[in-house]
Amino acid sequence: REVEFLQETDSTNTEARRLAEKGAKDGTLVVAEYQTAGKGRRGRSWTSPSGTGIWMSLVLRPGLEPACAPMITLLTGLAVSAGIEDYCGLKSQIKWPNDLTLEGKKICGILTEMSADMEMIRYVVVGIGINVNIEAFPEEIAYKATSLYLESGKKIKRSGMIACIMKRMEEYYERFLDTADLSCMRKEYEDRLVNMGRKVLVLAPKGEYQGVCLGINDDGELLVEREDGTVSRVMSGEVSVRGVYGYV
Ligand code: BT5
Repeated sequence: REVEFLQETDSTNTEARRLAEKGAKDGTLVVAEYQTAGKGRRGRSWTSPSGTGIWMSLVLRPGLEPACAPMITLLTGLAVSAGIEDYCGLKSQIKWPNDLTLEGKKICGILTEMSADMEMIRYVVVGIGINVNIEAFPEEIAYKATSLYLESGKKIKRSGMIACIMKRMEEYYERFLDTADLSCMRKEYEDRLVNMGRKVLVLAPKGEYQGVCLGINDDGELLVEREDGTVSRVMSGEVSVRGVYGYV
């Protein structure tokens, strides 16, 4: 696959979108040492210090309908968690839909952006930010962010980790394309799902509610059992899910 390495960029997602608009092939990867304007979801920012993290974005052209795009975020979380484990043995968990955690703190965030018409995705850009060798975080996020180094005490070579993650990404993405859903990886996903069986707080535009997380369905929606026994299907998008007592 094609890999574009940049010493510095505004955001690898923005750069990958620029390349996609110019016709970049399916599977093109943009990796940067430093992002001056790393992006989170809904206009939030992503702290991306130089030389200590993995900041990268993948251009995908799945040829599916736009409703399939949120599932790509989920399979990416699974691939990154598995790839990290393959490379250094650390077993991170998935906080639905787009975070990876270690000991209840965030080590990775995923940002999926899409360009589509009504029937078909033109391209998807999946941005992956991993806190690898970061030694300290700014005060505003220190209580909920951590790095692989802070959790393991070991500095990790990033290029090898990227290769392991991309190998897993290819595997899960190809499986996903076969069925256009997550049926064949649901079990693996739930094995890593930190929310599983826990009380969660769902912050939806129409109001918030609590329930117990039962897992996901084949379309990647989170299943939440409410106090009256009904099960709500939570789509990613405008909804946030938190632990009742904190971030997880
Ligand atoms: C995300 O958003 O978690 C998606 C992050 C995606 C980052 C990658 S890096 C490569 C690619 N290029 C980009 O420009 N972006 C992608 P969200 O769920 O909205 O979380 C953002 C929130 O996480 C912020 O508001 C902070 O509270 C917190 N945060 C910021 N930087 C962080 C970091 N390095 N580690 C942990 N938490 C962080």
